[in-house]
Parts: sequence; C-alpha cells; structure tokens
Amino acid sequence: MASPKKSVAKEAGQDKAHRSPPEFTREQELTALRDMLLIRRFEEKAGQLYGMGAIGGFCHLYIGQEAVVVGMQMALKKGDQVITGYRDHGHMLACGMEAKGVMAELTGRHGGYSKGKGGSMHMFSKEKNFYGGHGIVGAQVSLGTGLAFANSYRGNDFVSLAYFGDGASNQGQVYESFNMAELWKLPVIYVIENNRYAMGTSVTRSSAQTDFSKRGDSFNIPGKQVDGMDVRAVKAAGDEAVAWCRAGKGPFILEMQTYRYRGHSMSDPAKYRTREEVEKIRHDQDPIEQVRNRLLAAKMSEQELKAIDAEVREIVNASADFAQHDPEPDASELYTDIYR
Ligand SMILES: Cc1ncc(C[n+]2csc(CCOP(=O)(O)OP(=O)(O)O)c2C)c(N)n1
Ligand SMILES: [Mg+2]
Repeated sequence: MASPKKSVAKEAGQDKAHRSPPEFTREQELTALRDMLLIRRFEEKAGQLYGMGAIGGFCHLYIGQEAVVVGMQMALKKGDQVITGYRDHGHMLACGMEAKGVMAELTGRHGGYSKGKGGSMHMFSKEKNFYGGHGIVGAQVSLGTGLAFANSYRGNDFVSLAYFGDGASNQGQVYESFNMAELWKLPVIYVIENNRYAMGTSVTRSSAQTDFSKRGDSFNIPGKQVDGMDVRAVKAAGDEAVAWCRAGKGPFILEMQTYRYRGHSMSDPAKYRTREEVEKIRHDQDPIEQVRNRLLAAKMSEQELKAIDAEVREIVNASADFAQHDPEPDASELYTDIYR
C-alpha cells in the first residue's frame, strides 16, 4: 500500500526530472524578456551607483536569478502576496513597484519607498502586495506563513509566496513554519532560491540534504526541483503550485536551481568560486539570453530586441537620475514611522 506521503507527492507531480517546459506565446516571451531586462539593468545601475558612493550600507544584487521572480510573478494573480529576504530589488520590480522609488530608497532619498529610511533591505508596498525586504535570514518564512494564515482566516483565495535562500533553508523557524502550514493547510508557496552559496559557503559544505525539494517530506509538503534559469519552467512550476494552494491543499515547496553572478554583497571578494564557474553558467544558461535566442529563432530582429533594451535602459536611467537629485528626508523624519 502506498504511504500517504507518496500519494501526496505523486498527486503534486513531485519529481526530479527536468522535462522540457511548455512553450511560451510570443507575448509571454516579450513580457518575460522585458521584466528580466528591467531587473538586470536596474541591478547593474545600482552596482555602478554603489561604486560611485551614491549608495551606502548593504546591497545584495540579484543578477543571474531574474527568471525566478519573473516566472513566478507570471503565475500569480492580483492580490497574491510576496515576501523575501535582503536580495530583494528584483522581487519589488517584478511585483510592479516603480524603479524610481526603489532606486531612491537605495540612495536614501525622500522619494524612496521607505522615505529613504529603510535602504536596500527594507522596502514595502502594500499597494503591490510586497511585504519586504528582511535582513534577518529566514524571518520572512514565518511572516509569509502568517500572510497565508490571514488569507485562510479571511476565506479569500489568495496565495502568499515566501522566497528564501539555500542558506536560510537550514534555519529552525523554517521548519516550525512548515509544520503549521501543512497542519492548517495554509496557501503558501515556499520558493527556495538555491543559488548554490550562502555568502561564501557552498551548499555542499553547509547542507546535509542538498535536494531542497525534499525539505518538506517529514511534514507531507510536496516539493519540486525546477530549472530556475528557464523562465518557462519557473512559470509552469508556479502554475502547478498556485493551483495546489488555491484548491485548499496546503503549502507547496519549489526549489529553484539558480545562480548569482555577482558577489553575496558589494563587499564580497568571491574567493570561494572560480571565475570559470561563473562564466560557464553565464554562457550556457543565462535566463535573458535564453529568451533572446528563442525570439531570434522565431524571426524577431536584433533591432526590435535592442529597442526593448533601450526602453528599459531609459526607465533605469531616469530612476538613477531621480535617485541622485531627490532630496534626503528631513531631519524631523527621524521620529516618524518608528515604534516608541
Ligand atoms: C539570522 C541571521 N543569521 C546570519 C545572517 C548573516 N547572513 C546574511 S546573508 C547570509 C547567507 C544567506 O544565504 P542564502 O539563504 O543562501 O541566500 P542568498 O544570499 O544566497 O540569496 C547570512 C549568513 C543574518 N543576516 N541573519
Ligand atoms: Mg544562497
């Protein structure tokens, strides 16, 4: 007789095989390309501004991982919520937050999403259902579970997405959340962004179980490993997980196999991996190049693709301009938006 765990896993399509994902329509390819390019160009610009001293404090870039948030966002509907850690600019842009407000927060200006008082790791938008931005590794997992509890309590059919890293997956509160989420059948998708490193520590040096899709096994939470560099695979897995949650079946785990090209933060000497490793993944699997190549094969011209890039660069340049000229918050703002 099959164990209940196995039947849940089978019903949820839990497997390790990377089958070819369903094709995108041309419109979907263009949406994915534009949204991923916006994140890539935004992050490149943020890196430049950091180098110029216009951004201070912590800053963690998302370059290389763009397909994860863009593919997942394509599987959501308005009202679904997103929460993540500190590598968060891509998530905000994917949720529809404005580049201007995000960049101005990075430079500590009044027009930033937290009036210049939060910085890179602490931005929110209730309007766009983005709940941060958290510097404490793993904290967003229990908060994201709480968002799902609220949806369940209110009886709506919204789903919350809690993104976290391979390193965060080893935190204790993650498993307390898993237990409650399955026990109460909460509509939460745990999106584990396995980019192979937690700061300078590789997954194999830090994790006893490196198949993160299995991390919910003892709670009967189904999981799936996904090619997180292919936006179509991400969207397909997102659709499946969202359908599972909306049907009231409880949480779902998606392990996104991805890679970050830049250092952990701006001050990372990256001595723990070779330049060749990064170059090989960039060359063979880059999520943006994959879409570009498919569009070129479908007879889209280089000029048309360049026009999309130019349009995106314009948005990013305007955001950088705003972020350097907008005033800093007034000193009186020191005493607002705080608990006292
Ligand atoms: C509770 C806690 N412990 C340690 C840290 C320091 N720290 C910041 S990021 C990080 C690594 C997390 O790696 P991962 O979850 O893989 O996410 P990634 O940076 O790869 O996106 C650590 C240990 C922290 N911010 N909070
Ligand atoms: Mg990591």
